[in-house]
Amino acid sequence: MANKFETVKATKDGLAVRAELEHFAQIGWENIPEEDRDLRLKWLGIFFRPVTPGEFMLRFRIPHGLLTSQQLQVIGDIINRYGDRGNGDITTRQNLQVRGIKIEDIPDIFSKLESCGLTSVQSGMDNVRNITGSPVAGLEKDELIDTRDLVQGVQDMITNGGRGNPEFTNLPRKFNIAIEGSRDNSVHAEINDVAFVPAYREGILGFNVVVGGFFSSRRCEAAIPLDAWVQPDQQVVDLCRSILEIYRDHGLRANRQKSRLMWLIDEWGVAKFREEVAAKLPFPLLTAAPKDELDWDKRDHLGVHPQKQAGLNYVGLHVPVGRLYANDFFELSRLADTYGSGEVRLTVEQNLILVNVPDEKLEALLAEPLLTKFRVDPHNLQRSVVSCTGAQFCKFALIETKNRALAMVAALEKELTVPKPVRIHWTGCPNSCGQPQVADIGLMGTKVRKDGKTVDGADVYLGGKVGKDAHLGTCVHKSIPCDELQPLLAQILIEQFGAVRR
Ligand code: SRM
Ligand code: SF4
Repeated sequence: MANKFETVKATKDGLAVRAELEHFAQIGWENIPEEDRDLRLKWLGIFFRPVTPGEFMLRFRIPHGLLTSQQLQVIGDIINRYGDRGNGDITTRQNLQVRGIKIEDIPDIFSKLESCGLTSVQSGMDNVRNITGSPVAGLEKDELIDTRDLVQGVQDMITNGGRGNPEFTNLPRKFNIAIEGSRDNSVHAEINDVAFVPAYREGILGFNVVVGGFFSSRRCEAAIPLDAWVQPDQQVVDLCRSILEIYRDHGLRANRQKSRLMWLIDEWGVAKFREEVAAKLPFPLLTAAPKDELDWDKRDHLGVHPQKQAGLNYVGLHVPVGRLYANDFFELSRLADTYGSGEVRLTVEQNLILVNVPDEKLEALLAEPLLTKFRVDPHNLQRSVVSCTGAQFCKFALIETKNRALAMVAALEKELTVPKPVRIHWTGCPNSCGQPQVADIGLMGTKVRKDGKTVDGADVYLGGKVGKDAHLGTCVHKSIPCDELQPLLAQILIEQFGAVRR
């Protein structure tokens, strides 16, 4: 028997609600049919939030995390109308979500987004999520492949140039794609359903392909090699199309806990999966190159870095747990125009980068008041903290995360001197949006019994390695009450990360 979500999709395509937006705006959120409101609107990136009913979340697609100052201004304007209720988050997929959104404003918001080249189409539910790439593409002399056009090409194929594409609106489940062009695996290739990583085959630079990586509450897997190599051109787009078609037509749909791509690969075996994918391609699929070129540790891109363009720099700003307010968007837009080329990049660490800043403008940029909030040189724990949305807005959350994450690093920094950055990732439930499995220290929210009461707690993950030779961390301490976490984390930081007590 088909599960509820399959029935919803079969009854009416998610994108169909676009034609009803004006109507929804008129009747108000309480009167929108439940399936449309809670599910189908997510095909347009509009998320009903049971935690803040009537105040929707809007999830954009920001391919490669590339934004313009004009887009920042428009996003700032959108949330500014909601006063204190409006805010935005940089996500762990190099993307942006904004909150406080009223359904009656959606038609106007969508026309403003369109006018500045932004879309939120197909960003939720059973669609392909934001496609990630190196946040410093095109800026570094050691870069292997500038992936910006490829990422945009794949997004355009999937979304029909942002207009929406019913070919890919009924996948068995969500789907993640990453295209890495640098040496440091900035995208976490291993946790995507499909990822392209740079590799030389017989002296020609292209991509090896890995498939099936994913996290879910039931199972977490690193991606495995497809034994395939493609050229850094239309072949990437064609391969994504072929894999998506295979997934759409053959992916498992009965049980949503067993629907991600890896479950199909398990059932078929990777050899058959490869064969089926190759059969759909307009070119012969070559076997993988013997090794990939991911040979650097991952960087966080914070601070000032010279670009390959002489006299220009990129400047990475730390945005605590990715949270931005309207004024931040306006200020960032102004800084990008005043000091750079009007372009801003987002990172999967929920931070941002101003680019093309000339040497002679650096001093004035670094003296800007916004940089006391979004620092270029935060302390070693603060600089690497990542957090999912958590209980403030997410109904799945078992604990509050973002504020707790900031409070915890502040407390630990008071107690300890930490000699190097330690990546601490918080996630509010086993869905793992905050990716605790890739962290040095990962914290996954749970509920714990303590003194006869149910209290907030966390499972502690250790051993995640990112960059070259990436591998997933594992749970080593289960069900620690949150009020007992600080001493445990201090002990881990001292024993495993060289921290010393102040
Ligand atoms: Fe996620 C569902 C937030 C990255 C695995 N995720 C959700 C929902 C939509 C649940 C909901 O409706 O409330 C969350 C929205 C809360 C809110 O109001 O913000 C949510 N996920 C996020 C974000 C915003 C976390 C963040 O603070 O950065 C990230 C948005 C990315 C984006 O821009 O599209 C986000 N989610 C991830 C990642 C990380 C990644 O992609 O690298 C994962 C694990 C990787 C993966 O998917 O394989 C992830 N999210 C999930 C899952 C588990 C998927 C599964 O196969 O079971 C769910 C639940 C689901 O889909 O049923 C989920
Ligand atoms: Fe919500 Fe859980 Fe994802 Fe955090 S990990 S955003 S709590 S679904």
